[in-house]
Amino acid sequence: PLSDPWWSDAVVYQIYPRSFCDSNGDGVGDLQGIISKLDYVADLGVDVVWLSPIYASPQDDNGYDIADYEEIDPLFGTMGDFEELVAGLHRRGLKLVMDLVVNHTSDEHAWFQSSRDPQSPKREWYHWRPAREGFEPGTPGAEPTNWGSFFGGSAWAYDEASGEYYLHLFSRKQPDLNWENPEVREAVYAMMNRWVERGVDGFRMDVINLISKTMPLADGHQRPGEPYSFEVERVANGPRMVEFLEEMNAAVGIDARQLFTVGEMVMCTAEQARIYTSRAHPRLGMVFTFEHMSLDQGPGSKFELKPLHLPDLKTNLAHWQEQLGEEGWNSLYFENHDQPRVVSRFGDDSPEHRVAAAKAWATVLHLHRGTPYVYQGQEIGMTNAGFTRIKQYRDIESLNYFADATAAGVPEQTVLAGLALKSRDNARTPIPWGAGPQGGFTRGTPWLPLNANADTVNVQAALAASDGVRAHYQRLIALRHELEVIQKGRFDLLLPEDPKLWVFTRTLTSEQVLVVANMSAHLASVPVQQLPDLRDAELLLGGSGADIQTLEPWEARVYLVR
Ligand code: ISL
Repeated sequence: PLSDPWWSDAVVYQIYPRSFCDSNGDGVGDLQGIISKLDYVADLGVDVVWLSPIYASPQDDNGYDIADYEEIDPLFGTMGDFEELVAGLHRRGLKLVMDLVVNHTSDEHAWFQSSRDPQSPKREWYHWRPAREGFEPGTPGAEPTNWGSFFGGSAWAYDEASGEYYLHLFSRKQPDLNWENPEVREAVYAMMNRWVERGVDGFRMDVINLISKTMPLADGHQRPGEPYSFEVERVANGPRMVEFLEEMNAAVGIDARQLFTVGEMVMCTAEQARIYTSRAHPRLGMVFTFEHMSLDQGPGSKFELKPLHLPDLKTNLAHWQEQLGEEGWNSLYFENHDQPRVVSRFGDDSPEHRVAAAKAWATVLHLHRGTPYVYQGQEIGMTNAGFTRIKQYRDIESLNYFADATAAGVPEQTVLAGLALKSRDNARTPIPWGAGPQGGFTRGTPWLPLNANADTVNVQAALAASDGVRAHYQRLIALRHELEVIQKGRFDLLLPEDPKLWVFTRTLTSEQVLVVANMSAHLASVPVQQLPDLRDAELLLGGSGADIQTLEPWEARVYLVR
């Protein structure tokens, strides 16, 4: 068998720089702010820090629209600050993973600026197409294909200067690079190599399974009543996906240098993920799936929700555990900068249950097999933003959705209710470091309002609570480092259909860990006869250790059964 990669016992902490800590009072978090909090991060016990984009950018999509891959955006600091950050992390034994956004650039990137000229050698670096046959360019219906953009409207923008359209699966300021062109791929690999030389230990690859599209770009199926097509097979997981990943792996020396990689993969199944993460081939370390994040989605847009049916989530994660068990590797996450806070979304953010619910969700996630991710603020049980007015939002996806939906006649209150549950800004509110003005995040005006509960849910309070959410994360992370069975043990789901209890075992030779969690705000009775014999078991985490027949609301226990 192949040897285990270094990240098989690692835990990752994601920093969203603009919301982490502001050192210069401009209201936006920055690199010096991060540097000032490195002891806090290291003290949590994590092994890796993943930084969301800090490159030069017009910030149309908060840095996921990059204008220069080689520069740090002045909003965040300088290359000198970056070097200081790398040194500070490495001195503490932490690795640094950078966001790699190469499905698209900003429209302000020099490559795209040059590409707008039809005679330019860079014309083929992006997807330029003439208007649909028989249509006047720039008129409704003239777009080259019927594809929709993830951020609303058509995925094609008309460029009057050349009379052609360019493809943008995200905002019109994020034109898609043409990965069919070998010059594009070489430029990206060279850029990645330069970041490795600057000291980074790996990459989180933004929407990486969109880089190979099915050529030629052509109309997809349109659901009745929908203005655009979102046919997965046309835009994602194209025929050259594996080839591109292997080429990148070789060109950047990803396996040779043991670089950490995680590919964000929209619309990717466990079966596909196994191919991408198979240890038998030099591709990716792991992927971020979206399947478990879509289980509370209704039939319409991502903002039209239905309640989560717990068995759906348990069995989905179990399926990924099984599919990627021996051959691939899983990432484990409930939160990031695009998703609402888990304690509000699936848990209970009332003052009565918030702490227990946040701990229960942490326990179940961290006891699965894979690499767990902690998103900044998750470790103190931060809740959703609680915004009630459109003026409070900044996220381009949220603002576009509000404009499109209200224009289509959806009542404003309905749209706002959807945003309150699902907007990406829910997880982007600034970190409250204490109870003072602006939570100590900034001495200026924060770019996004802080949560209304920042005076109670803040880092200072979390550090003081020996039985709080943060202390719980510390224990979970330490347990993973200590126990091989948590890193490598086989996963088995018990009671899959139980609507309240989440029960599973992890097994490595004679060692077994049992997790029993009540994922509800009510008492739950546990069918003890259906669990492993707990007579000689040691309680590792949670509960009083007494009677396990009845669990308190959101009580989660971890036993070591020998
Ligand atoms: O789910 C989504 C589509 O409705 C979005 O939240 C998100 O755009 C998608 O998950 C892909 O995310 C990544 O690429 C985007 C960027 O806006 C996100 O922040 C990033 O994580 C485009 O670069």
